[in-house]
Amino acid sequence: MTNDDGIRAPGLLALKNACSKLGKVTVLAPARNWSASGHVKTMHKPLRLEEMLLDDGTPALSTTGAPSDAVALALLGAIPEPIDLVVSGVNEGANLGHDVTYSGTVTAAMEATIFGVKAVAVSLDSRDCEDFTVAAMWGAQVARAVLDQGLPRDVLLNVNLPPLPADRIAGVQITRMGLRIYRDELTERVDPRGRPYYWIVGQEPTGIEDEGTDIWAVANDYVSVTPIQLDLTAYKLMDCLHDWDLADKGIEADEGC
Ligand SMILES: [Mn+2]
Repeated sequence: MTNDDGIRAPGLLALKNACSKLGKVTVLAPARNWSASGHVKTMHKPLRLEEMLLDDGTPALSTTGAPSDAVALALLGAIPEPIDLVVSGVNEGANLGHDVTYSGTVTAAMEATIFGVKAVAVSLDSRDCEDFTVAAMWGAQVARAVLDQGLPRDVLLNVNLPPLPADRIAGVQITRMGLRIYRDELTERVDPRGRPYYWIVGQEPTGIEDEGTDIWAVANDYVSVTPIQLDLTAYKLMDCLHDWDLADKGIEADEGC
């Protein structure tokens, strides 16, 4: 199990407790918050691992690396036991639509998929939630199903939940990725040496609530389960690209290149 909010994240502890009902859980997570770090492979500096205790006294491993590094470390041998399933979460904040490309939570699960290991990402659509037990219970439920049913190679499950008590959740929907609407703005300031610097900040993203999408499901009080595949090929465009005549556009290589 890992969590991109860091090894002290309450969502990790809740999910670990829920998944303990499925088998042995080993935690390896980043030492700090890596939210929106995307899919990272640390190549130019060493990675450290440190044994520590979670808040309930459970032994765990923390790393200086990113969430996806944590998964790679575990699957390359830092955790010697065989790993049946990687569960990432519960993240504080939804990972809907295009969020999955930014998400440390989902990309940690993607790393497991690249290794051929089954993976589930679990995220709660709240930035100020203190109770992750309902999301953790649903996450464990999906994890058990994945252990029972298996997953095709190249596919992981992205689970998102509304921040509701168990009895107000409308059920579960199998969904497709929706379209996020980001509302980022560029804020320019000046540092003490007179040079400009920038923040990319704005309001929380919204999204198009098309029925059948992850965005629609969570907005309508459902647990959303989206199967995601790492093959990003736009198959429908391949035939069309054959007609582009790409080898004959009249651009020649410069001398010496
Ligand atoms: Mn996060």
